[in-house]
Amino acid sequence: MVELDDYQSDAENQWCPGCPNFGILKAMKNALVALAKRPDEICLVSGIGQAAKLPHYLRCNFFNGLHGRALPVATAISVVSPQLTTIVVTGDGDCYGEGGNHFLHTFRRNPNLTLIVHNNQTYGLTKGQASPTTDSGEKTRLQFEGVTISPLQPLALAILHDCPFVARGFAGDITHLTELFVAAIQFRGLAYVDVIQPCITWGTHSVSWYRDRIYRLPQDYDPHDKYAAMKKATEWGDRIPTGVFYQMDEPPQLFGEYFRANSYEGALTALKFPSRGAIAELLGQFKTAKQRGEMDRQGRGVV
Ligand SMILES: Cc1ncc(C[n+]2csc(CCOP(=O)(O)OP(=O)(O)O)c2C)c(N)n1
Ligand code: SF4
Repeated sequence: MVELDDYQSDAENQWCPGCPNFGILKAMKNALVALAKRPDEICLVSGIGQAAKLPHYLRCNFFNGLHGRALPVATAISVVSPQLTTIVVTGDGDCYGEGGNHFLHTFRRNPNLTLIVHNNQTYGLTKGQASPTTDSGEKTRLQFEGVTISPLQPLALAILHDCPFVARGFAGDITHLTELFVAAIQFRGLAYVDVIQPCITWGTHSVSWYRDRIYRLPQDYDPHDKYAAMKKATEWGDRIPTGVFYQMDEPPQLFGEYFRANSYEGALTALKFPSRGAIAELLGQFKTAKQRGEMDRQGRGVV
């Protein structure tokens, strides 16, 4: 039996006291326990930012890498280690800004992973600059006359490109968020959940601003109508919907299945490491080639 304590990490938490990121962490733990997933069955992947620190606070496999680059790393993990449940944890700056290229192209591959974006409409870690989702006109410490460009519509983009599961949750509604995480993690294919996560230190909207506007999609909402889902996903302002916006009945083939069947044999982790001698020989060849290159550049001729 899996319990919440199994995920207890010893890492000191660096988030501001009261940050809604704690709600997302709680919902994540709840979902993993509800699904009876053991920590060794999970691999969390993140980039850089406050959101990207979440994997430090759960005791399980994780890879915390470069800013914006969580998705390609997670895609590779899902291909070579399909036995793992791979979950990307990222922020709106990390995923929609620096990693925007990967965000778009990952939809075209449909890897079997869950993508959770803490969307606080700001760069929290670097102290409150505008992010791709900051509303037009909002003033920040850097954009002190107000943001002049229009915000990205990440959910509509995902639906347009047939991401097979697209949802939005709210960090202040842990019960609903847990349900969304359970559905996303269970989903076979790319499951994307944008989570509204007010930044209480640098954000331009208060928690109550969001609470007053957020509502759950009604029971009779149909998530299979692609263009109606895109329209719903752009609703923002006086009312902000949460729930599963889009779910494909027949998602495209998983990238990992295609990749393993056509161009790759077995998991990387199952490959034999080369011997120390073979590595030393390879390094020797590299050093010689490098020396030759330097000599070329200095005009002294090739040895
Ligand atoms: C290549 C690179 N560019 C810029 C930065 C600086 N940087 C670190 S985190 C961050 C933004 C993080 O914003 P977000 O993903 O929204 O996360 P939050 O901190 O708000 O949770 C930036 C610009 C960096 N670390 N690396
Ligand atoms: S800066 Fe904002 S997002 Fe980061 S921990 Fe503090 S409240 Fe949370």
